[in-house]
This record gives sequence, structure tokens and C-alpha cells, in this order.
Amino acid sequence: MNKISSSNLDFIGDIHGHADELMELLEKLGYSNSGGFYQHPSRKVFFCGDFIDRGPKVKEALQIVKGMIVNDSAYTVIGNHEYNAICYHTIVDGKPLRGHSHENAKQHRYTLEALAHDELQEYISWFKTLPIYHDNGNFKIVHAQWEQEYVDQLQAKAINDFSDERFLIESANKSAAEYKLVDCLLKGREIQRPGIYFRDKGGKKRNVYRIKWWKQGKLLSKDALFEFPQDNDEVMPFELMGIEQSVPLFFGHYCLKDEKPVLQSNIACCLDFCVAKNGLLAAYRWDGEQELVPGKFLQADSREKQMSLTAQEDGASILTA
Ligand SMILES: [Mn+2]
Repeated sequence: MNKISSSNLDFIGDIHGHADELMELLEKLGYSNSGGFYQHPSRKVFFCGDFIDRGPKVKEALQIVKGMIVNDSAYTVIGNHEYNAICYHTIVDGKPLRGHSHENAKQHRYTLEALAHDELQEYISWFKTLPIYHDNGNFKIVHAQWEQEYVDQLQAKAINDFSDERFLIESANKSAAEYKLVDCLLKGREIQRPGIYFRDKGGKKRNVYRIKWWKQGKLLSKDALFEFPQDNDEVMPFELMGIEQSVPLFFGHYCLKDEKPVLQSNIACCLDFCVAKNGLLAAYRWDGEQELVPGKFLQADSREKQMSLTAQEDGASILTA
């Protein structure tokens, strides 16, 4: 990862097995599949992780992403789904680091179905080599939440992946400092609000909320937390500190539901627009600018969304015919 360019990078959000949308987006960005992998004469991709689970073409998505990375046409950081997969398939003292509960198995199902045992093992070994964060001075990238204190701790230990088995084991131990660190960087901090509930996709009542950590100030909870009831005017119990640095910061993970990709601020760019749930796969075309601009996103709508858009258009043409 030493020779990463400080410009001419296309940052791509969470893919989750949506290989068709990935190919469409790469082609829109001017990459072509030649020599067995996607490449561009003057640009490279930077992925933010979460290639697997949830989508119909996990194997194809992995082939494209890994093909680009091993051929020096792309870089990446690891996502929480790759990390979860490592833990799910690492057995220590007869027990997996991530339990095989019904819920965990369901989340991992499409990956388990897509890959044969040996293929999966090979990808797990590869996942262990993927960086947790990247900071080259001109930009920073992590899957979920950039927390400088934790990045500094990793740097001090010269750790930036899960190839060290002891670090991996500690990261899965809920009472260890390594757990807190990995949980924050790869999944983002969350806050429990006793007595205030929302219903998740499965209809389950929950009171743990993802924090919009890139915001700043004493905010209303509904403005600072994902899924928080919009009719509740309570103020957040703590002040958000925003982003301390001045270089652009890229991340994924938050499954934003906007109709079109939007920036979170002029230095904060979330790349995940939820292709796995009928949203879109987004890319930010970066040419080294230190102040990000909204016009530099490209997108591929999820196939389901494209189908419903086409149906609407057909409907409209029938009505106007
Ligand atoms: Mn994620």
C-alpha cells in the first residue's frame, strides 16, 4: 500500500454481492475488463469494504474486487462483513470467534451459499491481509468510523490488519480493549436509549442507535441518530465532536437512503447508499481536491430499483400514448 496515489482515485461504497451494479459502475467510471481484471489507464479504485453477504452475486463481486486489488488496479480497507466472516470461520478452543447463531448464519447466508469450502477458506485468508484503515496525509479511509485515538493505538502496535492471530482473538473478546477499537472503526459507535424504540427491517423492536459521528454540536437526537423517532424532540445526551482533521475522510457502512448520493460535509464522504436494500452503488471520483464537491458522484441503481424505474417509465408511456 506504499505507492498509493494522492489523486485520481475512485472511491466505491459497500457492494454486498451486487456484482452487476459494480460492473456497471466501473464501466461508467471508464474502467474496462482487459487482461482478466478491470483497469483504467490513469485511475485506481479505492474500496471501503463489505463485498460479501446480502446480495445475489457474492462470488462474482469477490472475483472482480480481488482481481483488481492483486493486480494493483484497486485498494481497499476491510469491512465489518469481511471481519465477521473471519471470526465466523476461525475456531479457537473448539468455538468460533463469532457464534453460529441463527441471526449470524442468516446474515452470512449468501456468502456461504456462493462459495465452496476451499474458496471460502482462501478468501478468509485474504480478508486477514486487508488494511483496517488508510491515512496517506491527503485523505483518510475506514469502513465505518474514523477515531484518531484508535488509529494511533494501531499504529503504535504496527497493526493494520487481522493477520496477527492474537490481535484477532482479542478483537473478538468483548471485555478487551481491542474489541472496543475494532467495533468502533468497523461498525461505528452506537448508543442505547432506554425506552425509546424503533422497528428494524425485520420488525424487531430496538433501542440501540447508530450515531452520525461526523456531525458536530449539541443536537437533537433525531438529527444525530439513525432511525430515531422523528416526532421525538429530545436533545442528545452528549455533544458530537465532529471531525477534527482537515483532509477528506471516506467511509461506508451507513446504508444511506438518499435518492441520489450526497456528501455529509465538505470533508466527510459516506459512500454507502444501500445497494443491498434497493438503493444504489455509489462512487466518488476524487482528483485530489481537499474540499469535496457534490457533483463528483457516479452511481449504479440496484437492479430491483432499475426494474421498478423501468416499470414506472413504461406505465408513464402507456398513459401518455
Ligand atoms: Mn458495513
